Amino acid sequence: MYELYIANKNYSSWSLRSWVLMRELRIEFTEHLLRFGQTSSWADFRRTAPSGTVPCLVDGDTIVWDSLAIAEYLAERHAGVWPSNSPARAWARSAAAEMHSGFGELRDRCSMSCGVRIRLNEMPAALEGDIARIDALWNDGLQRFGGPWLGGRTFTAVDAFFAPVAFRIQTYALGLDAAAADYAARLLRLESMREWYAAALGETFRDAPHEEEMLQAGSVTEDLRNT
Ligand SMILES: N[C@@H](CCC(=O)N[C@@H](CS)C(=O)NCC(=O)O)C(=O)O
Repeated sequence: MYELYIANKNYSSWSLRSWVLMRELRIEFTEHLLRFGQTSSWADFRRTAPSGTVPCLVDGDTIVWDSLAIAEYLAERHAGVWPSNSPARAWARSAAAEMHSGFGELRDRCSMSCGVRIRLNEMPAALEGDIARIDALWNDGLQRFGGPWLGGRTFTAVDAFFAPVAFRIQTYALGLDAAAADYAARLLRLESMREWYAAALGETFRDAPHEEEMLQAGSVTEDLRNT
């Protein structure tokens, strides 16, 4: 049985990628949730995970400590992690890698906080650029491979890599064109995404650094989380 280490569902966008991929592919795992700020559990975890970051997949003696590496490790063992046709697979791997190493302004300014709604203070050109690139990339995948997922008919790792973007769009009311907005709504309707969202709303713990980051970007118009 795989063991997957993740952090708070409200905030941890990297954790969501591996978690939603495994849930959608029906790959069974035991979940270990580390709470941001709870030093003792992170100290224990760091004895196992060399980078000290989540997600981290433990499979017996094998430790895989990065979301992209986890996708590739699972792809060696399970069908359906990447699209089956080669051009779609190449596209999906490129787009997932672009998400993994790019979209800095979107990631920094619009940090994931599933249960909160925020009015941004400003819309800098760099953020507009990241949103335009999301629009272009999603439209390209959907048109090229026929949808409803980015690599074609089935949900694959590239969709998992963009799953946190759907929550960011909802939190910060980011405007996308119609096809991209439909795709984001499709992600949010997935059973696994609804389950993650419900758990995020149920978290009563607040992590000060994440809350501060969010308040620097804008003002809270709604907080749907349990208190
Ligand atoms: N590139 C890594 C990023 C992982 C990452 O930054 N995870 C954050 C949580 S979302 C984390 O573990 N932060 C805790 C820390 O850095 O101490 C991946 O793809 O898995």
